[in-house]
Amino acid sequence: MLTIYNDQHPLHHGKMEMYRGNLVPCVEVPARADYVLAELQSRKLGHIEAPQGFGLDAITRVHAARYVDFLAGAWDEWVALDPANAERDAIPSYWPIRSFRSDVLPASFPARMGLFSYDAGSPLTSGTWRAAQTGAFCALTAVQKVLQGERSAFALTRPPGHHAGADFFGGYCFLNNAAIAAQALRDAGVQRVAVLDIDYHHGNGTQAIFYDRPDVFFASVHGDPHTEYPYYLGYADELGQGAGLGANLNLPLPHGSDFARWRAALAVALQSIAAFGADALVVSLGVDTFAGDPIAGFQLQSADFLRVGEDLAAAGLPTVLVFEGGYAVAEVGVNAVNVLDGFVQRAG
Ligand code: OKP
Ligand code: ZN
Repeated sequence: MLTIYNDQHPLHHGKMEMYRGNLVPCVEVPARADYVLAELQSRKLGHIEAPQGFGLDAITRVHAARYVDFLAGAWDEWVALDPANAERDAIPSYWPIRSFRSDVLPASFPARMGLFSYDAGSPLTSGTWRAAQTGAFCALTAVQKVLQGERSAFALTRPPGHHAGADFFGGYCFLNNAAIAAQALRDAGVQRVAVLDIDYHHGNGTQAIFYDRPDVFFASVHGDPHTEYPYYLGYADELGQGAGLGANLNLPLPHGSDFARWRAALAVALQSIAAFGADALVVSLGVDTFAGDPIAGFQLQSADFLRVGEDLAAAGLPTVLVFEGGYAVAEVGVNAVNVLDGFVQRAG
């Protein structure tokens, strides 16, 4: 498997996230990607390449221009508020929920930060934009490689992306790498693209971006949002809207679900993708479905991830895999690379 690695990822390094009234150490840490890279290298699983450069246009195909402008300038604005902020991450504290306006862009930076976010668990740091932008370029490079005939390519990047919407960050995500990849495939002439999200958490950002679109199918297997983050999206009755009706499939499973139950849901998602008639597949590859994950609740074992890769390859589609969650840091490399290994073995 060809891997496109974001060597700028450590520039995004949040210190603390707000959790139930306390600032606690961030769980989305640079070591996560380091472990995946080390595992790829020790198992010699294909080549590792750097991303190509791109303009911002491939990003603004998915994200609102005013949001991209905000992200690109956010750190400088944060430090301009108070020079002492250079030592503190930026975390929002106000949000314009129902009855507030979102058309007016406040001059206040903290107010704008709230407009463009939905939780207090996703600190913005000095290198967040650089890391996220380079991550999007990894996803775009992986797309280029697959368009050039690679059977599959893996974008190894962090921060993750699937919670980021067209104009908001949250859930540790700033740019939606999987959505950017799917849109780039469409823009290159691929008629029907499927995004399959197998992270523990529902990919609310990806779903929202494509919700009214018939050309991009979104399918997700995830923890039931009645009890699991992101709580406000990811229910089974969300089927898409307008021209996109029927092009969205959510398969929520209860906290505690084991691999047999999870794999049966994956089979349903893959059958739906085949019925949709997808020409290419983008996988939001979170491995926080692992039994040892500190913030999730499924029971997959490390060896199960080999079977996951095999099941993905059996779809027989050109496939771009994008790294998302997985917070059992010492095991995240083995788990993610097991998926890639299983994929390659099955794909041949
Ligand atoms: C990102 B991804 C944990 C609270 C939950 C948000 C979880 C975001 C997960 N202390 N914080 O892996 O889908
Ligand atoms: Zn997750």
